[in-house]
Amino acid sequence: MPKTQSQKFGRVVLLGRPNAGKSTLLNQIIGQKVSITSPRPQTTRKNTQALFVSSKGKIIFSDTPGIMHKVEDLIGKKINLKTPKELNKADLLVLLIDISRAKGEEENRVIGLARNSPAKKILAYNKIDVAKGKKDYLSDYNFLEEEFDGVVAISALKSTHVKSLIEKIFDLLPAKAPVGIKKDIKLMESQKSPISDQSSDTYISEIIREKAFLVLRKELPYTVSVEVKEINDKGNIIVIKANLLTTDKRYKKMIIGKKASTIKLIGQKARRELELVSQRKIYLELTVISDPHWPERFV
Ligand SMILES: Nc1nc2c(ncn2[C@@H]2O[C@H](COP(=O)(O)OP(=O)(O)OP(=O)(O)O)[C@@H](O)[C@H]2O)c(=O)[nH]1
Ligand SMILES: [Mg+2]
Repeated sequence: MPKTQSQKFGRVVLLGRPNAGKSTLLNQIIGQKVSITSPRPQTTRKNTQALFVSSKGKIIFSDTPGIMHKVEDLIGKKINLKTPKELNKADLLVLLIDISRAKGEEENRVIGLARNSPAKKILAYNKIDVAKGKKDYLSDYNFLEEEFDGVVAISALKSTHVKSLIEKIFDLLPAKAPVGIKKDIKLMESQKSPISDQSSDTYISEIIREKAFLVLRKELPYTVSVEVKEINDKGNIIVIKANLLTTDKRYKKMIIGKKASTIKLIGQKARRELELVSQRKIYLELTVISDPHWPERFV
């Protein structure tokens, strides 16, 4: 790719309440699944960075967990601390608003965070596809527009106006590359995957967690977690063993399901996706464990 004088570099943080569509947007921008998505709150638990490269320049995008209001459990409390930390690194932030939902405390919290950040800011109204023909809450946020450097209306899911959001980001990034960014980009480019901060263990455990969220939906306590215990490449097949951790015996039964049907379905869906991504045959063994102490180990 020819390097031009006008190339820009920057760190862009995606911010928004749980379920706003941040991870969906990141996956659309990068063009592959780098962050799992689901209708459950705090599907994203850790800040996830991915590199976007175009003729206009290079951007490190950060997907952050949505901040929950009034969390009682340790996991939720730990997750809530991650987003403000990531925001400190932003040259620009994109505040994603789900216009299909009424504004509440969770929105107020992220608006507060955005206001306190010295970064450039874009207000992105998301889910314009669902709002079509129905009531939407877009006008509840109009008062914010003058505080922002740019405003867009998008559908992250359908990829509507995502390109114009990227254009706007490049327009607003500083002409001079921020300190240290080129070194960080080089490091990311030296990795095979566009995701900078995920090992294959993390990637696999995230895919399994996503399938657990999708299969169990509302029945599942959102604090379920996955730990990969073994990845063994046997040449003709990759053997993966992982534990699904839950805090309560009751939930364990629920995750296993009648005649182990639920855990089998989770395993089947995860294996299919892992096989598709790796183009390898996979044997996946899942064990459900009830361990009330795992939230203490979560970092
Ligand atoms: N209809 C519609 N659904 C969307 C859109 N963007 C995201 N979604 C859906 O909204 C749900 C939440 O999306 P995520 O990308 O996981 O949301 P998030 O902001 O990353 O959520 P947390 O990780 O929990 O903070 C998923 O079911 C997505 O498919 C959109 O533009 N239109
Ligand atoms: Mg997410």
